[in-house]
Amino acid sequence: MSRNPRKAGRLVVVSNRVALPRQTATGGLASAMRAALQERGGLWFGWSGKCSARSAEELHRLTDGPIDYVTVDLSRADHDDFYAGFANRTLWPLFHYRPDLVDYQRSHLEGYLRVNAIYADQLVKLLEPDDVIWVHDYHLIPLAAMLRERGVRNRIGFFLHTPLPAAALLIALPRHRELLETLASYDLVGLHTARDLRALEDYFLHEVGGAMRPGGRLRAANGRLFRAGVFPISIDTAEVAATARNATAEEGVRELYDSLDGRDLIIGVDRLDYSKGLAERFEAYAHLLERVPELHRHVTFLQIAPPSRGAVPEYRQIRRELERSAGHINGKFATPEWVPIRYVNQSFPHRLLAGYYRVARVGLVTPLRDGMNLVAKEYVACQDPKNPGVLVLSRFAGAAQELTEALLVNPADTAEVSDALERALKMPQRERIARWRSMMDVLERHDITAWRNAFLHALAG
Ligand code: GDG
Repeated sequence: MSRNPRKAGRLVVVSNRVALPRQTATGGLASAMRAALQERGGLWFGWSGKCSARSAEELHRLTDGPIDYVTVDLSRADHDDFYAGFANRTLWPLFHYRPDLVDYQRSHLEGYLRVNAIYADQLVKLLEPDDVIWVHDYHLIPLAAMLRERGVRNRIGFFLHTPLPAAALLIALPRHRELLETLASYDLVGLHTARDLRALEDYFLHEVGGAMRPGGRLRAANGRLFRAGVFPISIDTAEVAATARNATAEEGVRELYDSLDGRDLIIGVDRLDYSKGLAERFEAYAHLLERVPELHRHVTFLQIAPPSRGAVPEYRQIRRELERSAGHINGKFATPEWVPIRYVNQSFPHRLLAGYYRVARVGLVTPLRDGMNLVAKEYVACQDPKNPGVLVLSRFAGAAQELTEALLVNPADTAEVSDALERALKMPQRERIARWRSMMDVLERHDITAWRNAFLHALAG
């Protein structure tokens, strides 16, 4: 396969959030798409991240190296209904198996459809006939259908960065057909894992009367044919590994290392989100300290959790809960010279994070549900080959399908996570090297370029 399939057609990436040059990208989608566009170049279209009264009338344009960025502002009402409303209070919890947190409001769905129509109106003006369009994530499910209504005939692919839950959950969403059947307007729908693909097929075959056609194509009830496939997202493995090698000389990394004073470091890095299992993780760490007193003063847990989606009440709630929990654990176990949890609500430049990962003996990645989880992959890529750390990973992260040599756990099982932490901290070097090597092989073979090329190749086919 060539490194750049369909070099002729410009690549147009559409995602709600666009990671503009020199902005820290703290989300998985932003990190991945920046790496995917860097090499091939193209246009990246989406929301500017700003709300203004002028709304989407005006396009902001910026070119940086091979990437042209075009963004629009949203009105406050559009932002609240579409982004803070339907996308993040309805679809996000539903897709992460949290129907208890789903807050459905018709006005939010209408705002969601309205913003997708705004994006479609603006995007048609920018398109050229041989552009290949790649739409991302749950914010933009109906975009292709709206582009098709406006006469767009280009190839359009869609990638879902979250899990897709079982059909039994999807049908709980009011007007689910109206939304989900628009997926058939794409030429290709990409998902992270075989489980997500099964959910999609099951939904189309058994809930809405579609059919499977030869060549693996799905036929929607309205007769449209589209393909769906598994494309596990990845990282720029060589670049992340090189960043980590160089980061050990960084002042901030040295400061962290010195502050440990010989203690083993456990690290967690997550957007502050209830899907990431942080409350359960804190509890498992407390269980470890309770159960294995010999670890007291010999281990430190650093949890980095930059706040996200602060406009959504559930995110303010989880933040309060974690502050309480971290305070409680430190109050219970700390000594004058040792703080068991360092809980930091702040984001850090990638090169510092890479160095922190390398210093850490254990990477603790325990989401309750996660489409993929790039932190797990970054942690592995950042290790020192001669003395690598151990990844403790939730079975419910898409990454667990590939990183099978991690210590795999059910994040809700406090005792299991606590056992895995103890095992990771005590694991002999030989076993650590063997496990790391096998995971690193996967990441070297399957990096972000391979992911992008596999998707675009399938979309072109
Ligand atoms: C969604 C899906 C899927 C985090 N803190 C900082 C920081 N980060 C970076 C990490 C990583 C990214 O953000 C987080 O990616 P994840 O994949 O772990 O999680 P989501 O944000 O939920 O991403 C997920 C992903 O999309 C891609 O498809 O894997 O399942 O939920 O790259 O390093 N980056 C910097 N400072 C931080 O403090 N610079």
